[in-house]
Amino acid sequence: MEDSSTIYFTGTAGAGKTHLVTAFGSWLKSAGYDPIIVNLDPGNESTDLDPDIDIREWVRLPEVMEEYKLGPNGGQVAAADMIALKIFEIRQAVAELKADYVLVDTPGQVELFAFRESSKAIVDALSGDRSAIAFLFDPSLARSASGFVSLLLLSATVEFRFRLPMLNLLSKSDVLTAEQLEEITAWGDDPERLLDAVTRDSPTPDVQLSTEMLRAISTLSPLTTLLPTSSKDGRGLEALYQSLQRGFAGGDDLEASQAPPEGE
Ligand SMILES: Nc1nc2c(ncn2[C@@H]2O[C@H](COP(=O)(O)OP(=O)(O)O)[C@@H](O)[C@H]2O)c(=O)[nH]1
Ligand SMILES: [Mg+2]
Repeated sequence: MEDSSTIYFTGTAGAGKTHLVTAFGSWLKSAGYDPIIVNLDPGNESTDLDPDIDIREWVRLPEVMEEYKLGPNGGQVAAADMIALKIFEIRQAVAELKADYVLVDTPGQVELFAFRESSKAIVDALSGDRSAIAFLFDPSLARSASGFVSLLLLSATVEFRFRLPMLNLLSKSDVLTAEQLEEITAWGDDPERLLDAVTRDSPTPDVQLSTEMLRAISTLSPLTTLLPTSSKDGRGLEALYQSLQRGFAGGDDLEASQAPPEGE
């Protein structure tokens, strides 16, 4: 496991984690690597995912809900803590497969990954020398300036909790027009432009609050270029690989390289 690179994919529910893990796994295979997929979502219902290691072998959300008479939310929380109890088995299974890339699909709701102590135990147990978190910005939120800032805060929170190199991805970027894509990626590069957009969009602009918030975010985690990806048309997968390679080789913070605009 020490020789492998471990990447945790996280983001809000429906951001495209499961599909991106699958697409990036296929891309790595086609580039001659030997990746494995680890599913850590006990409630994963995606029929497209074919993980090499699956937490559902040990913990299944419907069974946890049934056994402890819990609804979906309570069940997810209980299951998240049960996963930590299986971490030795998961670690063993990952080590036995001797993969060069370990792609980890995390629970649907980001708070289950970001805010449970059990997730920190899991990440500590699974991470080798080369580990990173890919945080997905869902375009349905990221296309508004206030949604974009909220995602920046969430990404910074995840970074603050785990202290691992972060890579911010704009997932499902195939659903955006070229103009939207240009605007959203510019917000990631240029705090002034983001501040303008936040102020413009707000019915009661509070420039001071927005300015202070953006300053806090950039102190905690400098604004980084968002890397547009799509598991539908495959854009950004090679750039994702290159960003990881560069980050792991240099030991620097991961810095997304700007994907070329479509058609170039
Ligand atoms: N257009 C488009 N849709 C996507 C993409 N990735 C995922 N989706 C859709 O978004 C929904 C949620 O995807 P999923 O991977 O399950 O999200 P998760 O909850 O973050 O794991 C599904 O309906 C997918 O078909 C993408 O790259 N492009
Ligand atoms: Mg999922």
